[in-house]
Amino acid sequence: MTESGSWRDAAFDTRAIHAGQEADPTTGAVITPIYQTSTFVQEAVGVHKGYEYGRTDNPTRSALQGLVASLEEGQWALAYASGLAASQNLSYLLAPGDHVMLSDDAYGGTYRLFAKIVGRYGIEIEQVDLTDLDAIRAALRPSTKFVWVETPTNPYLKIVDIAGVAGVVADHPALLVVDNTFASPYLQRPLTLGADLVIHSTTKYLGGHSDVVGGMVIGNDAAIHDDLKFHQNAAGAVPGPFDCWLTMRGIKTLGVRMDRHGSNAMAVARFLQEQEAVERVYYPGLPDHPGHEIAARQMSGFSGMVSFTLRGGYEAAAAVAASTRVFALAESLGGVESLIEHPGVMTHASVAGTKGEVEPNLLRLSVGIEGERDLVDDLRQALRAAVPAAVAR
Ligand code: P1T
Repeated sequence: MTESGSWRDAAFDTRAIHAGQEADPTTGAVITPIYQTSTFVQEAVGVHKGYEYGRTDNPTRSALQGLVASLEEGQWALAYASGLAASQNLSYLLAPGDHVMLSDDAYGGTYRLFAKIVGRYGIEIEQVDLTDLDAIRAALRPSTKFVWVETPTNPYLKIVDIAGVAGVVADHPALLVVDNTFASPYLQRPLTLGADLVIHSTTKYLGGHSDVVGGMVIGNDAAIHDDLKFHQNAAGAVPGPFDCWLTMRGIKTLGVRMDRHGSNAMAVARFLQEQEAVERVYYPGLPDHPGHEIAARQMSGFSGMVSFTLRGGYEAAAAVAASTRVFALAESLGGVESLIEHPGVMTHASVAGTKGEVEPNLLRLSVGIEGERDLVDDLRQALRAAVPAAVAR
């Protein structure tokens, strides 16, 4: 504990290790235990220690929620079984007739949830280029309930000006929701820039080791908390205690991991930019990225995601994805190990035929924390092995 008697004023890296995680009151265990129990004994009917039933609350989950609320500088956080379960819970704030503005570049599963499920209940979903504040102004309606930002976006790594969007919706009842999955709270804290709610797939950088699926919503408004808490319990997509514990364990090293993800990604982006076979590189850390200046202002680093297109179309992209040895061909991101994927066929198949459709020659990298030279060498050998043949075809 710091001099002030709480972790509130401590540095981010200190809070990542301590916030929400006091030594266990019964045993003194330094690490929050995995309270692997579905129910809690009551002294008398309705007399208990704050925990009744495992869907409603669990002490390991409470610790994770306290930790993430502290890192995002919010008043509260709620944990869910996946990032999409968190998004689904937010969708319970909507009613028929409401309008949702979603980024025209967003995780395919988020689009699928809203367009193909939430949309069934009389809610209108519109894909808008949220990097364009005038486009947001033009699309706002009295019925707009959410402006749902991702930044950096998935998979094109566009940068949305969070404070700018907050200014546009300031006099409007719409809630500004920011999916902070690609940045993590180490690099960007949207609530401090005017967002109403932050959402995470904790499966990614927060968990950090590709061994757990989870989600989180963070905010300041007490009434929204109570509404979401009711739905978290009533609808039930909660994380198990072991998953919460794994996520907390991952978060302890978030800062050091993000620093390395960022430096490795910068090296990879610079390497790709010089390659003949590469058509275009998308990385907000590159000075010629259209969102670079905003990213430099609202983030303290550029994170570990890099996308690029290849000359040679789909065949070249598929061949490169099949030729890497260090970068594993897999969906997801944010783990210590590097991954490569083809968004058009894999993570973003659901946006085919919409405004958010991705190019067939696009590949996305989640740059891990391995040795920088091994990552660059792996991409070099994959480009050499795959592209000449595919381009010649
Ligand atoms: O996978 P899940 O924990 O349910 O989280 C969904 C989600 C939400 N928001 C963003 C920005 C995401 O990237 C994701 C999941 N994305 C992938 C699995 C992926 O490979 O892009």
